[in-house]
Amino acid sequence: MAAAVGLVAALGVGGASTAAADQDRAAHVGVLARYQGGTINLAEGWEDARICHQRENGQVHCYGSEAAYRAGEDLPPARSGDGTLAGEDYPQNYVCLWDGAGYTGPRLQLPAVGGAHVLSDYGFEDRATGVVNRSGMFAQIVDDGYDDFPSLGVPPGPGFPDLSRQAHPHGGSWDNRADLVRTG
Ligand SMILES: [Ca+2]
Ligand SMILES: [Ca+2]
Repeated sequence: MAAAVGLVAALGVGGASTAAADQDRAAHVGVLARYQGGTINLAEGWEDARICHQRENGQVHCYGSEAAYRAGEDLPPARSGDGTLAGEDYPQNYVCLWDGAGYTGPRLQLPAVGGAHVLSDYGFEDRATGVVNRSGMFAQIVDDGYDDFPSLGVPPGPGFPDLSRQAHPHGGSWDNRADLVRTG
């Protein structure tokens, strides 16, 4: 918790925020991200960010549009638009999650570094409807709502554009069920 407070201080949370708000941020476990010149705690919400990208050094930067993301990360323009992006438009060595079907809606990009990402820290638990694994590693999404931690393998490749089509072992589908992303 002290590290999170220090990071908030180091990043200089905007002048409009109150001491109470800072206290509130510090009370939550969450990933802090840069967004529009300020800092947001993804566990508390994304504001109107559309893409949150965790760099391989661990820093998270959020963007309001595909164009802003590409400019901010020094990437060439995308070949096509939201929902129809070519596979090579997604970063290599990443697992990408989408809130919407057909690779649309808010998108979270996590580096495949081996180990687990806890999606609640990113404000993305029970939200993923699409997933792509652009790493050379095997990836899984995991539902921690059950004692046996059911998982769905996401091999490298085209991924799942609509998790409502993937049956969940405890009934229903994988749509809006993932709580962890594991790679390794
Ligand atoms: Ca969703
Ligand atoms: Ca879940």
